[in-house]
Amino acid sequence: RKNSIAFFEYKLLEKASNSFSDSNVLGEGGFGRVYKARLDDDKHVAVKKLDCASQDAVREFENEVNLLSKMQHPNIISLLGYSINCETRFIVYELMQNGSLETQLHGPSRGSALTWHMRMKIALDTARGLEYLHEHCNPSVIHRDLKSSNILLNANFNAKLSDFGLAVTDGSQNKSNVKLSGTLGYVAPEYLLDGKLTDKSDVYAFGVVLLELLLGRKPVEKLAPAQCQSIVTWAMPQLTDRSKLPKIVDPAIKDTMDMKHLYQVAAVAVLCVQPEPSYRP
Ligand code: ACK
Repeated sequence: RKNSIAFFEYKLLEKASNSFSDSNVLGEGGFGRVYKARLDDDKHVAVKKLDCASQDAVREFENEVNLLSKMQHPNIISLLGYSINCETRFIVYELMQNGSLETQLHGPSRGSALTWHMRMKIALDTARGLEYLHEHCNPSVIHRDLKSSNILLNANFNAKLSDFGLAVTDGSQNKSNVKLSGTLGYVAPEYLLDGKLTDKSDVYAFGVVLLELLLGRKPVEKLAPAQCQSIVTWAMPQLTDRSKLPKIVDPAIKDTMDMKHLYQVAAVAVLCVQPEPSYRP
């Protein structure tokens, strides 16, 4: 499959470059915009365009292309090609006409389009995609940033996992040394607090997605600035000494609400260090 992936020449994408206008924006990713583009054969595709390539963006680009080019599964987004021209990099994917699960659940239509049956199917598709990463890829892959905005829906509302910029392969590196990455609300507590990364971290995030599908709410509602400030004031002194981190979450605390609260407090404090949706302290 790797050999069959077309290397999209810049010229080819240049022809489609009139597609890179505001009216064709599908959405905004961490490192660039995603556009709907039409290629020569009239095929519609999605193109992620990375303009100013920061080191992190280039690393995520290479990681995503490298991993996705080896994968083929109905519940994993198809990589159609990529292109590098000076500072501009493109990744070409199959077009997912119904956007992300996040937009479907929390966008203007507020989830009304998703029936119970569709939600069950999306949950099953997501589980199948994860099972493929964990059980059938060799070496196995941990996604590390599973969330509703990275679950995309095609015209038939089949769900596929996307955004493999932060994914890691088992054994490729010392996983505990990999920079802490993920998204507030989806990160497993043991990973956030102890840096313990396993495929179960994805399973935790999948649990959060299931709750989203069930309740129709985002995992973490936005906190008012005053609330955020008081939480951080409370949490910061406890977080400065990293050796105390595991003790903040006491294994004796079985109550999930308490666990969730403590974990969110820690996450908010970490986010303050670098206020990005995906944080890398
Ligand atoms: O929720 P959305 O409309 O769907 O906003 C996000 C945004 O780009 C950032 O990821 C959309 N997006 C990403 N990849 C694709 C794709 N292959 N097909 C359609 N939309 C996509 C996504």
